[in-house]
Amino acid sequence: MPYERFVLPKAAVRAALLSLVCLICFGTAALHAQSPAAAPSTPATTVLVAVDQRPVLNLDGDWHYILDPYQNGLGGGRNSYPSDEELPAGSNKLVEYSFAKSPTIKVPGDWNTQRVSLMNYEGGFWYERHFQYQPQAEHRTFLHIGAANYRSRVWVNGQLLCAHEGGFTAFDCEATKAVKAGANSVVIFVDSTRIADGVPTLKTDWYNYGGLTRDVSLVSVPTSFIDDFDLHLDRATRSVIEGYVHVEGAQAGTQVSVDLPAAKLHVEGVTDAEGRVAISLPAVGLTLWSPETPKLYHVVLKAGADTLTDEMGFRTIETSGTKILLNGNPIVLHGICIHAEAPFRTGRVDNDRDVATLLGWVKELGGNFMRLAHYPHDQRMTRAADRLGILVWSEVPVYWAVEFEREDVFAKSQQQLHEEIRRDRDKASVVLWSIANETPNNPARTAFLTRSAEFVHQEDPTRLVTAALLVRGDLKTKYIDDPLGKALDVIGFNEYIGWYEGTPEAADTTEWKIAYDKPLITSEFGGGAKAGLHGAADQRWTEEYQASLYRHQIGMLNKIPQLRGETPWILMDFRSPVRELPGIQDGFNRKGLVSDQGKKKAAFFVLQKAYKENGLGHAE
Ligand code: GCB
Repeated sequence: MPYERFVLPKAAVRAALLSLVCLICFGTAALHAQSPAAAPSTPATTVLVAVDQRPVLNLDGDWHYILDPYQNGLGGGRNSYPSDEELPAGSNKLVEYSFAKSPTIKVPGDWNTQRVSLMNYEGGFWYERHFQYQPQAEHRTFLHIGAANYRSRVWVNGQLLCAHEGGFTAFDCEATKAVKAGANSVVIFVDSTRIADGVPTLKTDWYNYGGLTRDVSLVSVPTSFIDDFDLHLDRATRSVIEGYVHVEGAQAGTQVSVDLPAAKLHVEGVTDAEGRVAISLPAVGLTLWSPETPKLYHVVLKAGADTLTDEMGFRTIETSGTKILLNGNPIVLHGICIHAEAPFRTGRVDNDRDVATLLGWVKELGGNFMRLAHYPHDQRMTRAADRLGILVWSEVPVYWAVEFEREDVFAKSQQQLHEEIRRDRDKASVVLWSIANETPNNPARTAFLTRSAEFVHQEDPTRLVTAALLVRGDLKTKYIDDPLGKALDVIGFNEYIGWYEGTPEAADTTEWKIAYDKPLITSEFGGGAKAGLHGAADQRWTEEYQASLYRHQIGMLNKIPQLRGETPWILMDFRSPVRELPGIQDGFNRKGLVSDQGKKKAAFFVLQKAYKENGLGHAE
């Protein structure tokens, strides 16, 4: 959909005011200070890598909740929900809330699909639960939150631990000083209100599911522990594992080792003053990770008293001219876009069954690639992609017209990129970091996203940077020449010939002019169909129309010599408040190849045939 329909008014005055504040640092008090839901001195969040591989105290399950549209509980005094509830028996103080008497809701899970009355709720929402805990000596404790949409604040035993903004990335708040032996309480305030200066901004073509949408757990680690590492195969020889291990709180000279027992590989080193040790481990003869051989190695990292294990694949990804090379070999990426929308029940994907269903369809389609639109998905998706051999395009929700003029919005996008990369840099499946989708071509946007691309290259020089660009021109000639292309390694482009413009047949004669000698991926094309609605191929919303559109698209795209892959829009129908056509859409974007109830449409089989016969896109 063209972004023009959704361009927001510019907030130049506010931007000027806010740019006075330092907001470049991730997760800092300065960043959180901008949020009305955050106190100015809120402690910072961090991201611990591979938390899903550590033993944790899982806090999923039933949490008490209080709906708080007026944000009353943030008010202080008797209405300060996190601190005030537990009064001594016999106290006569007036308190107007009680978590214990409030209903419960499941975590992980968006609140919208758990109660009919909450379906359209956007706003403040309090979660509370108790847990038993036994802090270990010489250990630190972190509360890990897989995702909280969109802004959140976290208290343990009434003590504010951290605040976070961004609905799709994981974060950790240190709870060492707040936890105690025995009974503890955790309170989390989540505010799903959409904000103009958010990432994303006010309008999106997806449902704003609110809440603690991913796992919550408590992680205990030694006082100094591995909080970050990067291990990857070197591009030049593909026979050395390079990277680093970072040990938080380490004295210089802390002993670190990395082992791959199955490959009999071992390396040791000591940390520098920053707690970092560079790794270079000769690794001849590894089975390289690829869609055909998604080999994962058990990796054991040790640093002082801490041991962290992971399951990792090793491969290289790079471009050469217009080619994409996986392990040095040209590859064509047969993919599909996916929202984190749960099959059969809607709501957010938050369990292994949802992931298995979605990725089962990708495999059935003959896919070796997927675009996780338009934000980082649950870690289960990228773990499963690693195991199944599905390459991944991972994206942050810099979607349509975010407020590109604002430095604080840039800082938010950068924070999300940082959190996304930190969580998923151990996944061989992830090959592309996407910095944006369908953004307006103007100088502020180009400057913002060029900086994003530079930032991603710095944070992760081992992967490729992309974005889904808009194209210009008419049905006769289309141009891919957005100036942002200069900053990208791989050019993604979205086009909707046959749906938002022209007929499916118009694609037969469209010519493509491409300004870049870089690999191209069609990051979106498609059209809507209501599953089970049949008719003529020129009748919109029928399965026949959608199938015909796919056939013409495949014919057109195949004529682009540098087309290295595609991710049509989209695997499954998904809820969207901007899709209201009664009897057809009923609140769903119907461009899925599969309905929200799991029914495959005719176009699924058109694409499947192209993929299984390797008939779409060119490896070289
Ligand atoms: C787009 C957007 C995607 C929409 C899709 C549509 O270009 O990137 O988020 O859902 O079009 O269906 O219009």
